[in-house]
Amino acid sequence: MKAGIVGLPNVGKSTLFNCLSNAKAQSANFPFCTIEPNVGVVNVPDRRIEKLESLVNPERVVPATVEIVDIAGLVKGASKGEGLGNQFLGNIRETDAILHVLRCFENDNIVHVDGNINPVRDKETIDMELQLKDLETAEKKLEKVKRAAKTGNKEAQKEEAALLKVKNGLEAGKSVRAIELSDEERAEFIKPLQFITDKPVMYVCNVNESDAVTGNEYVDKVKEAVKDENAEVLVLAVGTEADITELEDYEERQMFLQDIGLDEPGSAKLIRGAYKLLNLQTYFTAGVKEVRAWTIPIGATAPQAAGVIHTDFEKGFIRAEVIAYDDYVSYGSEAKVKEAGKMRVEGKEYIVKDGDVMHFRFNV
Ligand SMILES: Nc1nc2c(ncn2[C@@H]2O[C@H](COP(=O)(O)OP(=O)(O)OP(=O)(O)O)[C@@H](O)[C@H]2O)c(=O)[nH]1
Ligand SMILES: [Mg+2]
Repeated sequence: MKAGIVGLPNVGKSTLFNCLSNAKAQSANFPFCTIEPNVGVVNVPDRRIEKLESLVNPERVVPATVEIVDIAGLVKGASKGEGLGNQFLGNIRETDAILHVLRCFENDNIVHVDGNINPVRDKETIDMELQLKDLETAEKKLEKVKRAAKTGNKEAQKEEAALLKVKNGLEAGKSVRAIELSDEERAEFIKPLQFITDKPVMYVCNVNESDAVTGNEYVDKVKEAVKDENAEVLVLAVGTEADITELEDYEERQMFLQDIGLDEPGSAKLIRGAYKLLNLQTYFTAGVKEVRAWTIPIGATAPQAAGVIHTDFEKGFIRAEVIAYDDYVSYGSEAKVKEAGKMRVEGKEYIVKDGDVMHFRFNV
């Protein structure tokens, strides 16, 4: 599962990416400084895994991860090949969610490609480029489907109708996620085309340090502009967070954060937000060898969850032994949970809950 970072040049995308991942991307006060898409694998911060670690004392701990992709800034005309962003729109199409970075900080030393600070206008610029790119995709597909629809192919006619709705919506300045379509149309015809504006989005308002806790008037404008989108808006002092990640010492980082008024890095909130945006949740395995967080889609069944560890676990699934995370913590160990009769045995139909601690029984 991947999340892609988009935004105008010089808004702080690569700086954010660097905060999130260990792979240091180039970041500079120079538009188009990112010329290769950077992909980073980011640990999902989760206090529960730390808690399980302290209870089990395993040889190693493996947290959940998400992939983050950083691309060059998009400019007006990107969908038609303007700037460097266009060639990277393909990389964004392959992601599952979008982190849209908006510049909400003033700093005369950092060039804004459109002259002044206006995150709502910037958002519209980016949206429009993404919509134009999607329009191109829709039109190409429509071209093909039309021919089949003309010959009387019923399925093609349905597809044509769905694509026309998308085309009209995009032309009216809507994102695909906001266009009215039936569930069937979405699942059958729209999802496979991986429209960029169909992906869930989170807005990241990049502010100066002094606004990290309270936000500012730019952030308020962004919130007002997106209030009907049902999207999360996160306030983050990206530059400051980048400075904090430079600090080697954990205590020092905590002190720095407290000085600003934060109890944890905003980037931790962001990664968790991205995880949620991707519709993912975590279950744990907890043994003396390893305590590990596994990533599954919300709604996954026990065999599907087992399949994330190994396909044999799914094929040969017999049952799962499940301990709710809260029970694990309040009784303190697997043995005590069992003694108290709080361990459940679940079958093939069981829908895994976030935080379940699981053992799988299977044969191959
Ligand atoms: N004052 C301030 N400067 C920032 C902040 N975030 C980023 N910058 C600076 O802005 C400049 C551009 O940041 P980048 O992260 O390279 O921007 P980008 O969005 O990746 O830009 P492109 O790759 O060119 O599209 C750098 O000099 C950063 O140090 C911030 O929150 N506050
Ligand atoms: Mg960059």
